[in-house]
Amino acid sequence: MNAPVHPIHIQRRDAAPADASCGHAHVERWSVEQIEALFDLPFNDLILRAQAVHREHFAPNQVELATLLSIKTGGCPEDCGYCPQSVHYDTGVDATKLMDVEAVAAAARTAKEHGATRFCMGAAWRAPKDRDIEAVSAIVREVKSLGLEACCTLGMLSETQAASLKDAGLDYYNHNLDTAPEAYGRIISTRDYQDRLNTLGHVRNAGINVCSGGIVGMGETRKERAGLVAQLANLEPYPESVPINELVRVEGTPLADEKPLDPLEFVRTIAVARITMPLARVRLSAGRQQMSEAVQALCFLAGANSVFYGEKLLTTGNPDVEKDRALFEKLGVTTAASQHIG
Ligand code: SAM
Ligand code: DTB
Ligand code: SF4
Repeated sequence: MNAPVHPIHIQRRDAAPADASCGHAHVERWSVEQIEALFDLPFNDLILRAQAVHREHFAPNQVELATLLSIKTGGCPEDCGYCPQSVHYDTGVDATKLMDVEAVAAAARTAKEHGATRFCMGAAWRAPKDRDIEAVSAIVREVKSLGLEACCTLGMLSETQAASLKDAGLDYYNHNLDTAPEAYGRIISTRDYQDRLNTLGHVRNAGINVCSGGIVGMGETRKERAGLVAQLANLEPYPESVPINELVRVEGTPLADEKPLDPLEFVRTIAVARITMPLARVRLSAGRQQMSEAVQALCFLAGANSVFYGEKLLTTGNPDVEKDRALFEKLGVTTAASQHIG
């Protein structure tokens, strides 16, 4: 291993105890500079290292399939500069009410039939009201009864709301840090970084698995990408699930004309997430529809082992199920649900 990217040692849950007598696990923490040094490695060295970490902890050819459903679309009061669901931007997305339990269950059943093992439900709220949490809890119970893992992303949560969702059986809560702290103010003005960290704390304390990642391709620098990964990797413990989204540039949003990120820089971001969060599911999330198969294959090589599966993300498109199956078949990728997709 290269000297500049050696982590400093602190406590984390996934390392063997260095000193059994004190009962503490001495583990790694990553500085932004160390993560930048990873980003700066020659591409082949970076990918080889990420692949080695990946093989230590996961079946090398297995990818998790998670299907997304927008259970409450549009009309959101926040001003996230990337988001088609904000009321601040004219994107043609109509606001809807929360879907009813039966409609969500029907979509979850279809997702399961297609091979998904996780069902993720998104709502365009700044923060749900307590009565929304009651309604979503009923939905979560139904999804769980189908034998699927349930994930929700509903905005900011209070401690008691997180506890209610845990009671309903929620497995994961998605709340993204989105970008580095220093870049955050350029993208969102209606809530701050600490609000996001607080919600992640409430989710963690409730005993729900944390799903948190970000978006790249929003005009950030490499140092800022490293800053995002550092924030995630230094959470104690780091998230169980880390979605890396490539910005989907939506007409009407402030980021509609952002210059696309170099695809190899996206692959590097996946690799760096894998190396710094060895036990996390790293999800190759939004942006796959715009991505070539070759770049997706490189993302899997770099340690991505989860994707969103199904024709739609929340409001934008995702590759067709048939197209994904053909890609997995070509790559010899298997999923948790079926041994070999074909
Ligand atoms: N309203 C909730 C919130 O923001 O926490 C949940 C839904 S929100 C749409 C979930 C995540 O989707 C955002 O945090 C962001 O990371 C991602 N997202 C939204 N629009 C996107 C876009 N155009 N491209 C890539 N990712 C996007
Ligand atoms: C995440 O990190 N990406 C997903 C999910 N979590 C909720 C959302 C992607 C949204 C892409 C834009 C859209 O379809 O509206
Ligand atoms: Fe609202 Fe979430 Fe979109 Fe931000 S990302 S505008 S909070 S739906």
